[in-house]
Amino acid sequence: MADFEVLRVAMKSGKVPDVTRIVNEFLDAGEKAEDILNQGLLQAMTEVGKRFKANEVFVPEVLIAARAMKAGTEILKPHLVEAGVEAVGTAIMGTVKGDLHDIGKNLVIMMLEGAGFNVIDAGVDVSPEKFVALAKEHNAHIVGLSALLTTTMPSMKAAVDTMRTEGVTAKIIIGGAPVTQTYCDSIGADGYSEDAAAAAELALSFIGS
Ligand code: B1M
Repeated sequence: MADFEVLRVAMKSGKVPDVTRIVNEFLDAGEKAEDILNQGLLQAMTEVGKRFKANEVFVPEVLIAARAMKAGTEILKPHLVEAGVEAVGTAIMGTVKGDLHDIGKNLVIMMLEGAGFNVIDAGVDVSPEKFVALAKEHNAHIVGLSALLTTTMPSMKAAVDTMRTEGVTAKIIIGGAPVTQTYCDSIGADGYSEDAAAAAELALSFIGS
């Protein structure tokens, strides 16, 4: 079995060439992309987050780790997403206004694509009006909202309220580290999921697949 600690160390120190090489070596050795993601990249990012919270590392270190994580997930993407599947529906996915975290959003996009959705990436810091415009323009079945900060959770409520008022018919699903089912119920979103894989299952359940 692969030594995921080697990958975690490279990612935590932001060594993009090392992360790229190790991820490719693991894939060549037959390791599952999901295991490389969960036991390598995601665990490393969780450790970085804990150290960030404890003031042991600061924004620059978090950013270089995030950049290394992005390099690793880009390599894993084709292995996590089954290509050539006819779209089961259209989803808009974005991080809400005021929030710049995009790693979780990008993972949700990968999983939705893997489940067969055509996904429009709305990006980060997305206003309620932009969600409305994209949902209408693409006749979306699903709108996914991500928030990583307690301070941007109210932007989720604003997005849900604006979409309802403007007559968006898509099912609205939400997630992100501080988000809970209770919060989802309180703002009237259609569904909450804890992780990217569960978000894709939830989206599929809404379109009856
Ligand atoms: Co930020 N940050 N950050 N940060 N950052 C957190 C979130 C924090 C918890 C760190 C901490 O204190 N421990 C903390 C938030 C505290 C709080 O509000 N409770 C925090 C803070 C405070 C900040 C700043 C305010 C710091 C500052 O400037 N003083 C600032 C805010 C900037 C802004 O957004 N306006 C900031 C900045 C940054 C960086 C730019 C340095 C960088 C982001 C880089 C990037 O995204 N490109 C960053 C990072 C990397 C983190 C941590 C370390 C890691 C986040 C991450 O990518 N995790 C994070 C600590 C942590 O979470 N451990 C932290 C990996 C990712 C895969 O997980 O996004 O949770 P996550 O996604 C998960 C699930 O949540 C779920 O699926 C994914 C897993 O499968 N999910 C969904 C996500 N969206 C979903 C949507 C769904 C369903 C599931 O349905 C639609």
